[in-house]
This record gives sequence, structure tokens and C-alpha cells, in this order.
Amino acid sequence: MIELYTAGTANGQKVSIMLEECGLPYNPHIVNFAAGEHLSPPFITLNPAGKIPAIVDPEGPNGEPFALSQTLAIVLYLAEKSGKFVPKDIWERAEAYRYMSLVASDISGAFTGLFVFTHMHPQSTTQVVDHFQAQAARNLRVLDKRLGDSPFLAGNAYSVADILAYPVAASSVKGLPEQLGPYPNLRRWSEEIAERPGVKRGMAVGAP
Ligand SMILES: N[C@@H](CCC(=O)N[C@@H](CS)C(=O)NCC(=O)O)C(=O)O
Repeated sequence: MIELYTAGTANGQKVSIMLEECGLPYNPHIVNFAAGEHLSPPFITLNPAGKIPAIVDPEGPNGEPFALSQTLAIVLYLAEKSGKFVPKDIWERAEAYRYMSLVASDISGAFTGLFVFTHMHPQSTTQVVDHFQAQAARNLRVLDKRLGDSPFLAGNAYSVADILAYPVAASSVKGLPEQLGPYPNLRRWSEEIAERPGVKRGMAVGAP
């Protein structure tokens, strides 16, 4: 049974969705940030950065316990372990990599910036907030354009790219001001993915 250290955040949900979609049994541990659990010595042994998500797979690559952090690395590890959700076709696989990179760097960076400067430091200047809001909108437009051309991010089939993009994209289409873009294709995709039973169960892990 895989041990999952998570919280009700988009990064945590990406991993719980992946575990659910792959049908891999797991045991969720909800890390309490307010109590500083993410900075406690036992947690730091799992991820020296003190951030969720992290997993411990008791049956790792050599049949031995294996701890892993970093959302993208965990999702790719689970994809290899289960043999699921990585496109077989090289073109679709490259497209999956493209959108996974976009999520891990550009989209996560933009939304982390927005969160930090609106929630953690609400006294921040409007220029800083405007900057991150514009970056968020710009990257959501990239997803929206892609989803206007193909049903899923990698192409015709649901893949790791959709699993990584869904939690933040889904909350964004609801939360961003309408003038930053209606994102009709992103909305269509996000409504379809929201109906998947594994996504519903994965999104519920750590939810308040
Ligand atoms: N690059 C890391 C980022 C993980 C991350 O930012 N986790 C946040 C929650 S979504 C966290 O644990 N924050 C606690 C902190 O910053 O102290 C990943 O992709 O896993």
C-alpha cells in the first residue's frame, strides 16, 4: 500500500487523482501545515524541502521502500509503475510532455505567485498581483487553444498531462475574473474530467 502525504491543494490532488485513476491502493496522510507537520523531522526525511506531496512506496523499484517527492516525478513514477496514462504514440507522448512542462513550470509558477501575493502578502502592490494574474491568464489561454484543437491535452486520449493540469485549471476557470478570458474549451474539458469517478475521489482527498 502506497503511503501518500498530502493536503487539500492542487499539487496534492494531482497525485491522489493519479493514484485513483491508476487503481493503485494508497493510504492518505493529511499533513497539517498550521501545526508545522511539513517541517517536522520525520517529514523532512521524506522531502528535505518540507513540501507536500510525497509518497512512500513499500514496493519500490528494487522491491524495497522508496520515498519520492515532487509532483511531476511522482505522477511519472506512478505512470511507469502502472503502465497507464502515458501515450504510446511518440507524437502524443511529446505533446503530453509539453503540457506537463507547462503545468510544472509556467502554470504552477504563475498560480503560486498569485497565491503568495494575494493571500500570504495581501499588502503587495497591484503591479505584482497584475503580473502574476496576467501570467496565469496567458498560460490558461495556451491550454484553451490546445483544447480547441484536440479533446485532451496530449491528443485523443486522457493522459498524465490532463491529470496534472486538471486541479489548478479547474479551480481557475471558476475563480479568475471573466475579463481575463472565458476559456470555453478549458471549461468543456474541465467539466468532462470532473465527471470521472477517479477524479472525484482524488479531488476529495484532504478537502476541508
Ligand atoms: N515543486 C513542488 C512544489 C510543492 C509545493 O509547493 N507544495 C506546497 C503545497 S501545494 C507546500 O507543501 N507548501 C508548504 C511550504 O511551502 O512550506 C512539487 O511540485 O511538488
